[in-house]
Amino acid sequence: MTIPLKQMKLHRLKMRLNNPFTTSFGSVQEKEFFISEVIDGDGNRGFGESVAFASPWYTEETVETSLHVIENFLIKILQENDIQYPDDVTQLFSSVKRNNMAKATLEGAIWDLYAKRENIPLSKAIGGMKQEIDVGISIGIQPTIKDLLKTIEHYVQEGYKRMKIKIKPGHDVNVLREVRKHFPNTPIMADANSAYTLEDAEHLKQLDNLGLMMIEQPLKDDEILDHAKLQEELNTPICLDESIHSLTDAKMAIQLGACKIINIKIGRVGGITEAKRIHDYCRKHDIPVWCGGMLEAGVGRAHNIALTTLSQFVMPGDTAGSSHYWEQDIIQPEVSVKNGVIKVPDQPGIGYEVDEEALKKFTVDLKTYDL
Ligand code: OSB
Ligand code: MG
Repeated sequence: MTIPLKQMKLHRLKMRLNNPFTTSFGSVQEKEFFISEVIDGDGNRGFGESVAFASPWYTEETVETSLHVIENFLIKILQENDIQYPDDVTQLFSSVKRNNMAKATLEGAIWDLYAKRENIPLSKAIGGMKQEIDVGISIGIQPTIKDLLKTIEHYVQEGYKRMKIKIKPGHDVNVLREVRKHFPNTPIMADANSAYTLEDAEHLKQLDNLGLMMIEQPLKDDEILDHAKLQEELNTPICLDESIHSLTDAKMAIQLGACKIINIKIGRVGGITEAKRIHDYCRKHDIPVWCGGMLEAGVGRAHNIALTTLSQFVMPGDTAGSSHYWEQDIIQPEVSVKNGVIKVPDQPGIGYEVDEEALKKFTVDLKTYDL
């Protein structure tokens, strides 16, 4: 049966992170993004969230390119076509090249709407079975090693299941050695956000005796071949993040031996349907996956939680609790983490209510499109 899509609203929000988040590329604290709200003829509402940042440091997309592609191309596709099932959206959007974060913004809202119409949680709608999920935390680059050790201690106390430490040239082996010395048994991994080249292989080999779970995205996103060469040199498993935009990328990376683990992010791969396909392929090929984060507000966070209930998400993800990021989130209840575990909501759709007051408070612009 066709989903009777009636209207799409695009709420543009501006929120400020509790703390600046620093990676090998630089720092983010102000975050502008969109909450998409799709409304059907029966009064149901589905929500999505965009994850592109203001500047193209992570992938090529930005807040403005997302808006451009949504307004001028994706909305038109929804206006001109019938949707029976959320997977149809991925198929229809494939006529627009890449721009995955823009696509995922709308696709996520349609998945939520679909699950609400079926009166089932989004996790169930996509085939997830878990009632709770394990989570870790991603710690940005800190001003000093002392600050970093203090921060790690704090999150170990809170029960997070693994610590992800951001690294960059000049701030890597030295830092991780110190961390390992103070936390001999804590599950630790490193994320380089593409900061190295294959010429750094000898240097990166020094990570091998630190017992890291993995090193995430050491090289540039399109250097899949070089990642395969680096993985041959390293015992530490490589996990790819920025390199994986699609199932096709995942197949190539796995078959070339460029990684042993994949970080799946809904926005980076163009939506939940593609994320699920990558998950299914990894399951078949025995590649562990985990769910990455993009410093999301509550709606995006809820989508990540639902995705993580799929069975091959066997490693803790980056989906920390709302209060780690925001003084006030835009959902009720907020996402809370106890002993490194999030309870998966059992309400229909994303399972959290959008807090209308909070949504209004952070909204800087609102656009409405008839579908
Ligand atoms: O590389 O995983 C990344 C945040 C923004 C962009 C890229 C990354 C990250 C994180 C933090 O590591 C994830 C989160 O806590 O949401
Ligand atoms: Mg990463």
